Amino acid sequence: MATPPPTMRIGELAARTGVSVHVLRVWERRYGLLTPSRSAGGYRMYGPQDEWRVRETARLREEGMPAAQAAATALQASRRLPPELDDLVSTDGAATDQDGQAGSDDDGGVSRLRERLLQAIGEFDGTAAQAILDVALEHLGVEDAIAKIVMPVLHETGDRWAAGRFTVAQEHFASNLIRTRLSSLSLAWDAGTGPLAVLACPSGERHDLGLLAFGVVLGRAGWRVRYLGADTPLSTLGSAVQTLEPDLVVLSAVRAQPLEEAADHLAELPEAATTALARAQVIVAGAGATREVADRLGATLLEGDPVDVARSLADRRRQA
Ligand code: B12
Repeated sequence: MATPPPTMRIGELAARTGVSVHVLRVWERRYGLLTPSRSAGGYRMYGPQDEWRVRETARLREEGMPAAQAAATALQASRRLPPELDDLVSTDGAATDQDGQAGSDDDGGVSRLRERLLQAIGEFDGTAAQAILDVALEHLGVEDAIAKIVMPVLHETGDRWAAGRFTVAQEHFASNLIRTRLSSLSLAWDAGTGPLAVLACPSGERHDLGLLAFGVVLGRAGWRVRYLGADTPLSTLGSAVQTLEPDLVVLSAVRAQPLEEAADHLAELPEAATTALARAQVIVAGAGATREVADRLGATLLEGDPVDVARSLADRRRQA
């Protein structure tokens, strides 16, 4: 398939990356970081690969790397980008299918992004995987990238592992890669003045990626997130809730047993912790959450994927 021509003028590239036109020109001239083609009108036109190299160079500069070295590192890394990266994105901000039509559903560009991400995971190629996540986040937005790319890829990784097509190493590689990326989206989630949420998985539960994704979306909707994460004993959750007095407490688990065990220990909590929990809205979620365990914990069961649930909670709160 032919690669579509680069379509950005330098001003647009500067606006998208936050790197000034002046600096972009210097990086192009001095380090050969950009490889524009000429439009019919003679303008230099830049593409997604140029954008990726600029973002990567800027990121390395922020980490303190000198400009020449950062540009050389980004250039070298970009040689390992998937060659069809340009084909996966359109100029109008959506992932595209093979005919260049915006792919808003599961067909076309979105499913090819998932496929390319799974391939990169299978090859232990972190650079390619992060580049694909860059494209997904940039063109679908954080919420849709999580719902349409990240979560389905985690599922498929599990299915491939269960079918013997992925090794445990590939599954671990995938979950660590995705964890790192979701964590990078969580850096500002406890800032602001919105309602406060405490997020945890019960003791014995290590699957926290759904919870992390939920927190990212809630944080972007203006909530303040305090993340306790995987394997949090009920007693320590209780004392955190006492200290923080949150509006919302979310307990999530993939398996039923950790939630059942948390419910078994509920009566052992000190009275002050029980009172603080009773003041908050408590939610149980994840594949292990049932109505029965929700009732035992005095909680509400929320079914659905992390993105939808976070969005609808935030909407409801806004309306209230
Ligand atoms: C990554 C992963 C791991 C990682 C977890 C890393 C991490 N930090 O999360 C590691 C390597 C630690 C791991 C370990 C294990 N895992 Co594992 N793991 C997975 C995998 C591949 C992805 C899990 C994931 O994040 N999925 C994404 C989430 C969001 O999808 P989901 O769980 O289906 O959730 C849906 C809803 O419930 C909801 N949701 C989920 N979380 C939340 C949270 C909130 C707040 C909300 C609102 C909604 C919500 O959204 C989803 C719908 O879109 C799955 C495969 C799979 N199919 O999911 C197996 C899987 C969950 N693991 C499994 C198993 C068996 C294990 C181990 C027991 C393996 C072992 N023998 O050691 C251990 C248990 C560890 C423990 N004590 O908890 C089984 C669970 C089967 C079961 N139900 O009992 C699965 C399904 C694999 C399989 N096909 O058999 N695992």
